[in-house]
Amino acid sequence: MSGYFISFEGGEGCGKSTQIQLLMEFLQAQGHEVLLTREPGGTHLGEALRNIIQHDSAGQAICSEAELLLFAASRAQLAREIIQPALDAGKIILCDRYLDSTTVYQGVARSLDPAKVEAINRFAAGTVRPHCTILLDLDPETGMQRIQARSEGALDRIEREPLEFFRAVRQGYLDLAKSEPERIQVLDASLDPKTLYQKIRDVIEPSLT
Ligand code: Z5A
Repeated sequence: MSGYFISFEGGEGCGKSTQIQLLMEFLQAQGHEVLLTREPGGTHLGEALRNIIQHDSAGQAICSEAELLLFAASRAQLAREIIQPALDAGKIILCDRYLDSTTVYQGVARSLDPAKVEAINRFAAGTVRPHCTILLDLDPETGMQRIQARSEGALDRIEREPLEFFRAVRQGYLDLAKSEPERIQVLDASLDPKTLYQKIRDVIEPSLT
């Protein structure tokens, strides 16, 4: 039996980590084998890259092209070392961000050539693609307020981008969801966590029975 791959996407502070944790506990209680992972990260290489991407060492800027390739390198390793074997073992994979983050953050908000971003995405992920994607849609002002409250104002390199950047991210995600309505399910992330969790279950459970 092959597994089932669910990715979670959305702007800053939309509640992915909170919902993934709730869903993992539910699925495990149902007897499923669940693998929880994230991007960038999830492997030794990916976690090292995450540190480079998020915390610009000595204040050095990372150009958009290099940033794109760092995310792609993290994904290439994660797809082959972790996700494909878990799929082969019949597990449910819950991944905090995946391909769509690159399409939207680098291809839309950073204004890199979408065709090149798509080609690099294809090269990095190969055939390892999510069966279902939950997009948690939230206005960027609310998302940033949540992040600032959580981190007491300490923001990482990408979180320090202006609100315009995150508005472009949100619109990019909504446009992407329109182009792939069967895979990408858009949910209102301003709902309280319990209500949102129930809506995520409503989307996912039919595919797992
Ligand atoms: N990035 C990219 O550019 N290209 C790529 O290809 C990839 C990523 C893969 C990864 O950051 C960064 O890399 C990210 C995109 C970029 N950009 N930034 N900045 P990350 O992994 O560190 O962060 P994140 O993915 O943006 O997640 P997050 O900021 O940690 O937020 P979250 O996981 O979506 O939310 P949360 O931790 O569950 O909740 C945030 C806070 O809100 C917390 O205090 C909760 O208690 C609260 N919360 C959660 N849900 C609710 C609801 N429903 N109501 C009210 N409050 C809530």
